[in-house]
Amino acid sequence: MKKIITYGTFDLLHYGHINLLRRAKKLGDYLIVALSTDEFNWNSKQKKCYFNYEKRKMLLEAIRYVDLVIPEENWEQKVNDIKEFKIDTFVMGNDWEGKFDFLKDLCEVVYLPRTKEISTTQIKKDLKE
Ligand code: C2G
Repeated sequence: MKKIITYGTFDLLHYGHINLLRRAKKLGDYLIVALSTDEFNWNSKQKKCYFNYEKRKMLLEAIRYVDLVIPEENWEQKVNDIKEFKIDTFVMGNDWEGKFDFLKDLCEVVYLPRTKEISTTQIKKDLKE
């Protein structure tokens, strides 16, 4: 069973996220999403989420491509996650291109093209106007 992992905040879930998750799942058989906790978002990513962790987790768990959601609590946990869950492929959108190449010693690293013209930031901006 080929196991895939990806990381993110996934706030205000939108079709760009779904495009990423669908393509990530297609690379294997089992997709784990490490979901940024509210604390990690606020302290390390300066992101204030509209939906809290429990709600973002519930939304992700409803997606057919997602097999397991685990918490992402810090930047350093990726190496342990890959070992603990015996991950074959690490996937991120290409806005992270190159940033996680150090994981190549442990597993395949794949950066997928982002879906253009949609982002949580853009949604918030548009709704403000
Ligand atoms: N994404 C995408 N297309 C978009 C928006 C997002 O492909 N239009 C992808 C991102 O590239 C990322 C995933 O969807 O792979 C989740 O996006 P975010 O929730 O913005 O994740 P981010 O804040 O980049 O967190 O340790 C890694 C971080 O947790 C990644």
